[in-house]
Amino acid sequence: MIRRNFLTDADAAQKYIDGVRRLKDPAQFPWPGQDGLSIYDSFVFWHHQSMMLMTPPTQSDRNAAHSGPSFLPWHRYFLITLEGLLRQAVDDIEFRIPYWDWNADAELPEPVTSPIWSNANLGQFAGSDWRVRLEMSLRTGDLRRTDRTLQRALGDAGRLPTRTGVRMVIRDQAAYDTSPFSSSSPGGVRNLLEGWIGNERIHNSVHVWVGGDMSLSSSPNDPVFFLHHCNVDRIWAAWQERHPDSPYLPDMSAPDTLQFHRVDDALYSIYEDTVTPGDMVDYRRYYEYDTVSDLTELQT
Ligand SMILES: [Cu+2]
Repeated sequence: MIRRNFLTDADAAQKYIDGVRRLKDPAQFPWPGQDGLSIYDSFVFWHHQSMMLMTPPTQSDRNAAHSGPSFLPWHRYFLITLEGLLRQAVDDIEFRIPYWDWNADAELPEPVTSPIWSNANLGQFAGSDWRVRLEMSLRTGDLRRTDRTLQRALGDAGRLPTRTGVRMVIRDQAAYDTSPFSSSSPGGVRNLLEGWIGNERIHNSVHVWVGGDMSLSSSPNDPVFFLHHCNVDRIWAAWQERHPDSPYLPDMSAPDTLQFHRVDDALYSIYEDTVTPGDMVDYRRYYEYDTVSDLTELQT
């Protein structure tokens, strides 16, 4: 039950590709009640809806899954949910989502030449047989039906974070999050890793670097979304290993304005489930990473 590196584990990579193609097929995995849409498309909707739910509604920064403490546990849960469906799709109870180690690609002279973008790997999803069916309208911000190919603009903007930068965040941030628990939080691993502050803008800059559909609230349309977030989750796991006594924050003494983000609040879901940030802390009940030592090694 190990999550492995997409580029060094051909079996995990191929199963991921096969699995998302099956989940994307409305004939094999229909989204009940949604004509012509698949279970995969429901993850696009779920992610978009989380970004539309401002928490609280009196501001426009923190939403139910971003710019706040639940960013990490919400996406951990989002991946665990897809992972369970992928296991069904590829009929392998041991399958776990692989991660994209973009720190390695950042060291290439031309990161766009990384084999992850070859047609045998993720390049194939920019072809005509992978259809984007739900997209965020740039004019209204709403989600709407469409039928088009996936868009990317690799390397046009942003940059891939360096391993040194990620290691420094893991080493230096002893707190999970800090007040005001938003994109304005001056420190804490969550805001550094999400990328609203700091030199590397870690998670955000990868979305920008891939570009196209990855820049929208409908970003799970690109299968690289889950490989990217798997690596973000691996960094959180490395931080947890490095700071075992640092708790998830905030706890339930925080005000109602932090609903969806406190440790025992239900994470936002389009399904009838009640998983909390606290439930997501011990990820080893679901999977382990093959390694985090590339992220926790001391600086020389
Ligand atoms: Cu997200």
